[in-house]
Amino acid sequence: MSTNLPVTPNDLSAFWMPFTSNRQFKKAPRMFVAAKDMHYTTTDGRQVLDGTSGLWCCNAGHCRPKIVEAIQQQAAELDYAPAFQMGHPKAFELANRLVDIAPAGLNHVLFTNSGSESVETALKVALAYHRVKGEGSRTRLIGRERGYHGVNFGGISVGGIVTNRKMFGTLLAGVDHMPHTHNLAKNAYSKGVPEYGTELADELERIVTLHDASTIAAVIVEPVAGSTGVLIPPQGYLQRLRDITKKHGILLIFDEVITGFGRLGTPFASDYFGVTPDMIVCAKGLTNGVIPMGAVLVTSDIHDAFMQGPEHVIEFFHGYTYSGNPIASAAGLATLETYREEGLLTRGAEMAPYFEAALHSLKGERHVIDIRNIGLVGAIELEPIAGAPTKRAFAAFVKAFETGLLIRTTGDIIALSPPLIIEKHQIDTIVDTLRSILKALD
Ligand code: PXG
Ligand code: PLP
Repeated sequence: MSTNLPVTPNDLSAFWMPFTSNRQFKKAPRMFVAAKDMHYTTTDGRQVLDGTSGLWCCNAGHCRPKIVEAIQQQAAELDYAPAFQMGHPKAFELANRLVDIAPAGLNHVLFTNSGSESVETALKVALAYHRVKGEGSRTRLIGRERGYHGVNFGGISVGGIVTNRKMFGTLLAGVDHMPHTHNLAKNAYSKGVPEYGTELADELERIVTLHDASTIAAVIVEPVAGSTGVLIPPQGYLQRLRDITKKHGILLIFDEVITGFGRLGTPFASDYFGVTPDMIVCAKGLTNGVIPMGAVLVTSDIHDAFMQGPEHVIEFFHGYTYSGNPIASAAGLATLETYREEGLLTRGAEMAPYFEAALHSLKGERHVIDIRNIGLVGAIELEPIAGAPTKRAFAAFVKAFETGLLIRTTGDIIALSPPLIIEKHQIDTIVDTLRSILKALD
C-alpha cells in the first residue's frame, strides 16, 4: 500500500517514549504510518495484522469511516467548549448512550481523558462519597497484587505491579492489597474461568477484620487483570468480593479499561460475570482508542449523595480541562454507533470458542507453560530464560512484528486482544504465525 505520509522523523532522541526501552528501540525503530480495519502499515510498506487492538483499545478495528467522519465534522463545527460551568450537547448525549449500554443501576457518568485519570476520579469519588454520607473515617483503599490501574499516584498505590511502584516513594497512605489469583500449579491451561482460587476473595474479609470496615472506602479490581498478563478470576470470586463489600458498606470499583466495550463478548465484564459494582472505570474502547477519553460510571446512590445543599455550590470539586471534550464526545458517539450497527459488543461471544480452540492448539509448543483465554482475550505464558526474564517473550514480539503480526508481551507472557471485527482466517494467521515463531525461539 502506498502512502503520502512522512515515513521517517529526522531525529528520534527528543521523544522520551512511554513504557519503552528507548535506547534499544531507537537503534531499530518499529513504526506504523497507516492503518485500516485489521491491519497496520509499516514505514517500509509492510502489512501487520493487529493482534492487540493497538494497546487493547481499537475494538472496532482501524480508521472506521463513521468515527473518522465524526471527528472531522466536529473539529470544523465546535472545536472546544469550556468544561466547567458550560456545556455542549454531545457530552450529554454520550453520557446517555453509555448509560444505555451499562449494567442496570450505573446511571451517571464523569468524563476524563484516560484510564489513569478515570481511576483517580473513581478513587476520589469513593472518598468524597463516604464523607458526604457522614462516614469520613472511610479513607482506606484496597487494591490487589499484580493489579494495573494506570500510572498516576492513586493508581500505582492501589495497583500491584512492583516495577510501576518502587521508584515513587511512599505513594498514597492507607492502602492495602489482596493477593492476586494466578495459580499455574492448579489452573494451567484453563479454558475460560479457572476452577481454583475462589477462596482468595476471603482475604478481603481478613483485611476488613484487620483495619475495621469503618476505615475502608473502596475496593478496586480489574475483573480480568489485563496488563499484568491476563489473569482470569476464579469461578465465583468476583461475586464473593461483591458480597463482602456490600456486607461492610464498602464501594466496589471495577476497572474495565480493558474489559469494557465487548472484549469478553459482553458490553462490560460486569455483564459477563453477572456482578454489578458501584462504579465502572473505562477508557480505551470508549472512543475506539482514536481520541483520548475515559469515563467513570456511578450508581444513582453515589451521584444523588452529592446532590444536596445550596444549588449554587459545586457538588464535587474535580474535573479536567478536557472532560467531555467535543471531539472526544463525537468520537465516542460514532464509536458506540459502530459497535451497535455491527453487533461488536457481543461479537466476541460468537468468536470466543474458535479463538479458544485455536489458541489452545499451541499447547505443547516449545517454552509454553500456560495458555488461558476469555472472550477475545488470550495469553500464552512462556518459561522465562534463566536469569533473563522478559527476554524470550520480547524476542517473540520482535519476530512477530517482522513476520507481520502485532502481539503484546508483558514479562514472559504473550497477550492477544484482537479487534472484535476479526475473522476466523485471521485467528488462524495469528496462531500459525505464533506457532512458527515458538518453534524457532531460543
Ligand atoms: N486501568 C486498567 C485496567 C488498564 O488496563 C489503565 C487503567 C490506564 O489507562 P491509560 O489510558 O491511562 O493508559 C489501563 C491501561 C499493556 C497495556 O501493555 C495496558 C494498558 C495500557 C497500555 C498498555 O497491557 N492499560
Ligand atoms: N496545571 C496547571 C498550571 C493548570 O492550569 C491546569 C488546568 O487548568 C492543570 C495543570 C490541569 O490540566 P488538565 O485540566 O488538562 O488536567
